[in-house]
Amino acid sequence: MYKKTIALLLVLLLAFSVVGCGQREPAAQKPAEPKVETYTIRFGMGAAEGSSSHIGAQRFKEILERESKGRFKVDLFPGGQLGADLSMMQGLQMGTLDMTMPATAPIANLTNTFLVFDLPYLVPDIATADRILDGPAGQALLKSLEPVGIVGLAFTENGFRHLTNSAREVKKVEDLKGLKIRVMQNPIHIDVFKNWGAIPTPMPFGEVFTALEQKVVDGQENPIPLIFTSSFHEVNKFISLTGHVYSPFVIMFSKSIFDKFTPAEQEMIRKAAREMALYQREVNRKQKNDFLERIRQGGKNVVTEIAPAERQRFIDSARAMYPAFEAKMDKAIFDQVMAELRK
Ligand code: TK8
Repeated sequence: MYKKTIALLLVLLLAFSVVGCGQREPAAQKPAEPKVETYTIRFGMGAAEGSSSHIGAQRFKEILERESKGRFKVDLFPGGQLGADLSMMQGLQMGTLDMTMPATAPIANLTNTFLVFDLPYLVPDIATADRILDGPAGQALLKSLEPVGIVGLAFTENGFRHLTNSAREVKKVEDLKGLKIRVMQNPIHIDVFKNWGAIPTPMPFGEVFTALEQKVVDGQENPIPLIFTSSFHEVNKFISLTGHVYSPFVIMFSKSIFDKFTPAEQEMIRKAAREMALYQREVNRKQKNDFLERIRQGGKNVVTEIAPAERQRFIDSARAMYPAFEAKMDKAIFDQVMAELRK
């Protein structure tokens, strides 16, 4: 009997020790990481898929999603899916859209500070463009958007604008006479083409291809990367390398939304935009050369280099218009840009 009691006690002791192990106090739980609330940034643009703008925006998305560790997600809407430049900028002002990236010309509908970039033949080359955009004048221009409810983050590149049309080769100013040319919604672009004898037709970018295809207008003007990625060369046989305006793009954020983020989050967005800007300009400059070569190789277009003497006549006639345009400008910013140009 005694032996049985001992054996029973041993069995019970063994059972409790096993069960006890199974019910070891749970290890102290690590405090759970605070759950990050993800904000989705909607980024609309007029330029098509595959454009340097869209490729640059993909880099912005990659950088910001990685650096913010889930705080920000970026959805891209190229090809005017969310509307025209002007309506997207109004979306930023109302806080119904987070980001867009228009050319500077339509900004004239919100403020006059960017008009300086619409002066034909003002910016002589890419190096000067970068110096202005990345210097104090560029910062003053970006800051000038805040009173109209927009945070200007950085400048990307649309590029030197060239003329395309379906009617005839344009070698000199007089060849523009009577041509219906789509221009951006901007008073200087309208006046310049009128002074050159054309019939300027202001129109949002998203309507241009159809208007060219249906011959509602004879031609339009844009940098080579936009002409190619929007297929304008397929409906406009004649391409004249006028290079009449250097056109930047502006990466913009809705101020009412941007102001809700922490300073650290705002700096993350600014840094990603600055990195996007430098990358997009690089892509755009490569696209310009590659696409012009593909157009020439395609053999379907007449590509006209403007002879130096005729180019000088385009320049002289445009510069004669400057005094009338200066009156429309923001004087402080105009003087800042002109000072940069004289360096
Ligand atoms: C794209 C436009 C375009 C501009 C134009 O959204 O409207 O011709 O050059 O790049 O901003």
